[in-house]
Amino acid sequence: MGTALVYHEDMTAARLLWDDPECEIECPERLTTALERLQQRGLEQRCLQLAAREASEAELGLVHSPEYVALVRGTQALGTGELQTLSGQYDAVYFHPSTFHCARLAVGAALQLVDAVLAGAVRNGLALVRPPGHHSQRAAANGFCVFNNVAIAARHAQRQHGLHRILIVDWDVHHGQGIQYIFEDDPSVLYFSWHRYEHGRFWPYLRESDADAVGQGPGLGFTVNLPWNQVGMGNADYVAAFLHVLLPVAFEFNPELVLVSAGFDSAIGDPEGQMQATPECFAHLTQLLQVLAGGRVCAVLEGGYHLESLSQSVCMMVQALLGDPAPPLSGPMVPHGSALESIQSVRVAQAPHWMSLQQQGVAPVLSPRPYSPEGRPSSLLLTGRPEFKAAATQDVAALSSLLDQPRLNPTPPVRTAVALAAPDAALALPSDVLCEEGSAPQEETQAWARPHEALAQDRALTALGKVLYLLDRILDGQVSSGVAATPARAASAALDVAIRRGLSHGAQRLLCLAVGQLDRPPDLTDDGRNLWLNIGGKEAAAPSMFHVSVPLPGTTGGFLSCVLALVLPLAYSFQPDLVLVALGPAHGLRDPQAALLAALLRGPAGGRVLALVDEECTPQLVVVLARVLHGEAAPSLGPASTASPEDAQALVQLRGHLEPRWKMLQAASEAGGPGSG
Ligand code: Q9C
Ligand code: ZN
Repeated sequence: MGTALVYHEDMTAARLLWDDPECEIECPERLTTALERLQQRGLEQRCLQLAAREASEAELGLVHSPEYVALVRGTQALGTGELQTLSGQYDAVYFHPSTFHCARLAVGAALQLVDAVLAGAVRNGLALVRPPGHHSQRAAANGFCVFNNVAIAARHAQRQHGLHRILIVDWDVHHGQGIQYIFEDDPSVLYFSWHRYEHGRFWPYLRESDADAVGQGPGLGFTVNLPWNQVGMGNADYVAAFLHVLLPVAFEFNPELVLVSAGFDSAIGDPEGQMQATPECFAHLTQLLQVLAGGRVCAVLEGGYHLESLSQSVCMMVQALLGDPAPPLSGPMVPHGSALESIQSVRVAQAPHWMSLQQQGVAPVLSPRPYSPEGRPSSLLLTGRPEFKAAATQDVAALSSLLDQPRLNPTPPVRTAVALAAPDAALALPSDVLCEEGSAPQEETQAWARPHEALAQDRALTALGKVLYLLDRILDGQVSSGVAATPARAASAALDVAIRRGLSHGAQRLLCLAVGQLDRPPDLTDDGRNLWLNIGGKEAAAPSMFHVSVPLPGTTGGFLSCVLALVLPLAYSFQPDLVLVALGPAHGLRDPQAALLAALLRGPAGGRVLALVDEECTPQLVVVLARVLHGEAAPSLGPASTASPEDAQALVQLRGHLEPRWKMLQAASEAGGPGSG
C-alpha cells in the first residue's frame, strides 16, 4: 500500500496584497518550491497523486460557526482596502479574494487524504496545502490560518469513519492553540504539540501553551504541550521528545489514526522558529510515528518559511512515508539542558494521567520558572544561548552549505533481502524483497568458522556463508537491510563472526542487539566501536558502557518502556552505521515485538539492519521482519499494559548507570537530582 500526495495548484492563488512584514513569509512559493523539489527527486511520481477538492460548508461546520464561515465566504467580493481592514481584526492574518477558495481546498485536501487512508487505498500520505490551519478557531482566523484543516479532518474521521481514538502530532514550531481549544475537553482526540515558548515570551504568548495545560474535564491528560524555552533545539532534542514524552503516551493511547500538523518552521534556517533540526530529522520523526495506528499517518502542511529548508524537510517526510530508510542524523546526539527541563516538566504534568510516565520515574522540577508576561516581545532578542544567536546571524553560509550538500544519500539498489537455507517460495514477502541466493566463497567462510566448534557442521557452514554474503552486500551499499537464518546451536558463533566481520569490513560503529541466550564475543574490546545490548540473556559478568544486559520484561508495557527508554536512546546516542538484531535461543519475543524492534532500529543506523533468526523459527517471523525492514507498518502490540514493578525498577537503575555516557537516555535535567529519569 502506498502514499498519497494531495495538492491543487489553486492553493497558490492567495497572496498578501499590501505591506505587512509579519505576513509576507506565508507566500505561494512555499507550495511551488516544495512541489518542484518533490518532482526533482522523483518522489511525487512515486506517490498516488490526488487533486484536492473543496470542502463543503457542512464539513467546515464540523468545527467552525456558520457566522464565521459566512464571513470568510464574504471576503471573495471585497476590495483590497476592505480586505486589509478585516484582516486587521485578527492576529497575523491576511485575506485575499481567493482565500475562501484556497482555504476550502486546504480542508478538502486533508479530508481526501483521511478518506484515502481509511478506505485502504493508501497507507499514509501528505496534503500540501495553504493556508495552514492549526491556529484557526471556531470563529476566528489566526496566525495565517483560516479554517482548521487538521481539526476538521479529525472530526470527519470520527463522524464519517467511526473512529474513537485519533492522535494529532503538531510539530510546527508554533503552538496550535486552535486545535487545543477545539479538543481540550475531548478524550477521543489526543493533541500533542511542541512549540517555541520562551517562558511565554514568544507568539502567541499564551499561558495555556505551557506544559501544565493538560486538557479539561473528560479531556484531562489528552492535551500534551511541550514548550521549548530556548531557541536552537535540534535533532537530539526532537528525538528525545518523541522517545520520552510522545511515544510512551501515544502507545498507551493506542490511536486508530495519526494526523500530523506538519509545520516545518521547526527546522533549521526558519526565521520564525530559530531552531536547528536538520531536514533528515523529519524522516526520523515520521518513521517513529509509523509504528502507531498500523502506519496510518496523514500529514497536513502547516508552517515552514525558509523555502529551501521547507522543501528538503518535506522531501524527507515523503521519503519516510514511502518507506525509504531515513538518512542518519548528523551532529552530536546530546539534548540541550533546557530541552531536558521542558521534557521533564511535561512528564511531571502528565504523569497523573499516563501509566507509562509514572513507571519510568519522574523527578520533581526543582526550579520552575514563573510565567512572566511583562517581559515579552522586547526581550525576544536577548533570549537563547549565545552560540545560537551567532548561528542565527552569521552562519548564513554554513546553513546554505548544509542545505546545499548534494545528499549522497547512497540509497542501496535493494532495500531488503532475505538469506535462508531453504527459501520457501510460498513466503508472503513484498514483491521487491530479494531472496538472496549467494554465499561467501567457501574458503573464506571456513576461515571465519574455524575457531568455532558450533560452525563445524555443513549446515551451519552453509548458513554462515549466506550470512556473510548478505552482510557484505549491506556493508558495500548494495542492500540496505536483511534477514538471515542460522541453526539454533550455531547462533552465538555466527553472531560472533558477523560482528567481527562487520567491524573489519567497513562498519565504524556496530550495535548488536542480542535477544535471548546468546554469548557476547569473548574478545570484544570496549574501544567505542561496538555496543552489545542483551535482552533476556545471561546477566553480564562485567557490565560496562558498551556491554549492557537487561532482563526481558514480562508485559507489553514493560517491553515498550524497555524499547523507548533504553534501546532507542542507546542506539540514537551511539549512532551506529550497522545494527545486528539477533534473536537467539529462548528469545521470548512475540512476532510483533520482534517486528517493532526491527522497525525502530532502522532509524539510528540509516536503515542498515541485519536480523539474524533461528532456522527453525516460523515463516511468519521471517516475513514480518522482512516487511518492516522494507518499510511496511509494524503490526500492533495489542492493548497497553503496565510494566511490572521489578521490570520498571531494573530499567530505572540501568538507565541511571548509563546516562552519563549515553545522553539520549536522559529524560530530565541533571538538576533533577537522584531519582530523575
Ligand atoms: N515573530 C504558522 O506557522 N507571527 N503560523 C509571529 C513572531 C505569526 C505562524 C511573530 C506567525 C504565525 C502556521
Ligand atoms: Zn508555525
